[in-house]
Amino acid sequence: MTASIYVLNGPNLNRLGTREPDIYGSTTLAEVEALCRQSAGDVPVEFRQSNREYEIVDWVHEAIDRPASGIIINPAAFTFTSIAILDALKMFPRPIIELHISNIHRREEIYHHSLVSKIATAVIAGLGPRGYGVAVQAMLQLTEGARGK
Ligand code: CA2
Repeated sequence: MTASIYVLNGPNLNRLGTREPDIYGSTTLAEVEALCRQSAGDVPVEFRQSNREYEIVDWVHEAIDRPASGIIINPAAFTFTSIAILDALKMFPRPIIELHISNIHRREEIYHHSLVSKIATAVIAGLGPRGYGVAVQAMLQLTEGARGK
């Protein structure tokens, strides 16, 4: 069976498309999920969102145990605060793409220091919701060998 790509989303992203469209666009999280599945083609996608840090940690453990072929993660505010998510991601031995809808480096200082970037294979930021499709395409390329192509 083909290994899944995990797409994990952190706090408040369930409200995507409802507020601050100038920063985050007007696409909903359900539409982002559809975009990810379309970009992945036949490769299965586990698309999740939580406002709870422990749940994201548990999903990273699940991705390690299954095993998933790669993790795309938008940790949202946990990007800057969560050593628990960082420690869990450090245990994942395959590609990790950190994703942000906005360009965090153009924003206020509090959004500049990602804990996750230090261990991510790649970082995508500032492409809007379309960044998810780009991240899935990049993940397919990064994991091509592992899927036997
Ligand atoms: O740009 C991103 O994807 C962020 O990860 C979003 C986080 C922010 O803390 C990061 O610095 C960058 C915030 C997510 C807030 O989600 C919203 C959803 C709908 C409307 C407004 C905010």
